[in-house]
Amino acid sequence: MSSFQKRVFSGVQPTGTLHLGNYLGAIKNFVELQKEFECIYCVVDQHAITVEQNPAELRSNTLEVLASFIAAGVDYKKQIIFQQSSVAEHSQLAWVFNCVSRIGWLNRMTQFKDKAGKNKENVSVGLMVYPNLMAADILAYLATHVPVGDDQKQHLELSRDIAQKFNNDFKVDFFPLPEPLIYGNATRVMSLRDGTKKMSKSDASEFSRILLTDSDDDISSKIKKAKSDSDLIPDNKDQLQNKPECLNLINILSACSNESIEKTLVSYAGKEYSKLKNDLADKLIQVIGPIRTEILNLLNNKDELNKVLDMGSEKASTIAGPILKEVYKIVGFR
Ligand code: AQP
Repeated sequence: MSSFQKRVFSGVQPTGTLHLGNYLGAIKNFVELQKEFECIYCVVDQHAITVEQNPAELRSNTLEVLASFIAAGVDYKKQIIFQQSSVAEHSQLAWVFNCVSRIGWLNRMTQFKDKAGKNKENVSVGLMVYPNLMAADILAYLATHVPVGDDQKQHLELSRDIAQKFNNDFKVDFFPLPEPLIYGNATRVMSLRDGTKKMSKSDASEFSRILLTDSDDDISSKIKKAKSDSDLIPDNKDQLQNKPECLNLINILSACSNESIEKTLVSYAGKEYSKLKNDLADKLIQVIGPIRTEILNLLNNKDELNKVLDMGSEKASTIAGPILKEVYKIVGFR
């Protein structure tokens, strides 16, 4: 697939204030990738409405996600940041992909199974075809690389299957097979209350997640209350496998300090959790504090943020428009 120009695409749902998992799993990498790639980052509001949203909150969350991108260091002047619903090509291409993708493929998606639970017959059709829209988001720009957290790996594989099937069905080499970029020490940040569950915006417990807008005191008290045990911290990675909460705290500290897990472990082996938790809270305050201040600052000027989105949408349409036209020609639309 070397003939495709390298281009990064990724999206974040405006379903609430972003948390440490979104930051370490995705946004931190968005910022680094700007050095090497042309990047397109999207606030995926059409994905958000696959489950019920309050319209006023959705609107304000959209600006908050944008502010979080910029506060974390995405350069909106050099890269493209925009809102999914304002670029019609996403849903237009998604329709084509609805006709390429197979129901059997979607039925295997674990996120759909988790989110639908026992209510499979009563969830929105959108929740089921979500991965087809995600493939359209990426491929509307012929993006080659997609930075995501580990939970999105299966959806990315489906995007590759859709691209491959489209190319085969129409005997073209039109779409690249996008590569997931899942890297860093915290590709799956776990809940602070349950080390076997992913940290998530929709978890009922506020103490399960650190928000990018949390105050220093909030951060300290959430880390202090994070689930742990009465043992001392083990000295090797193997023992950590049976202690998911401890592993999570070590992973977060390693990711925030840009150190390997082994190196972090050496500093804490045989010590009590209180030492690890104190240091982790200090580190998180150091990392999140400036981002929080900048988010709150940016949110004071919503007109400016709306302008950034408008500018981004215009730039995004310039790329996606001609690509969709080609797709329409390939499938036989006039
Ligand atoms: N816990 C996590 N650890 C690492 N990465 C994560 N991501 C999400 N949670 C973690 C990554 O963040 C990016 C944006 O996620 P999203 O907003 O599109 O949706 P999500 O994955 O469904 O995130 P949430 O927080 O769990 O939202 P809700 O509760 O609304 O479903 C993605 O790259 C994701 O991998």
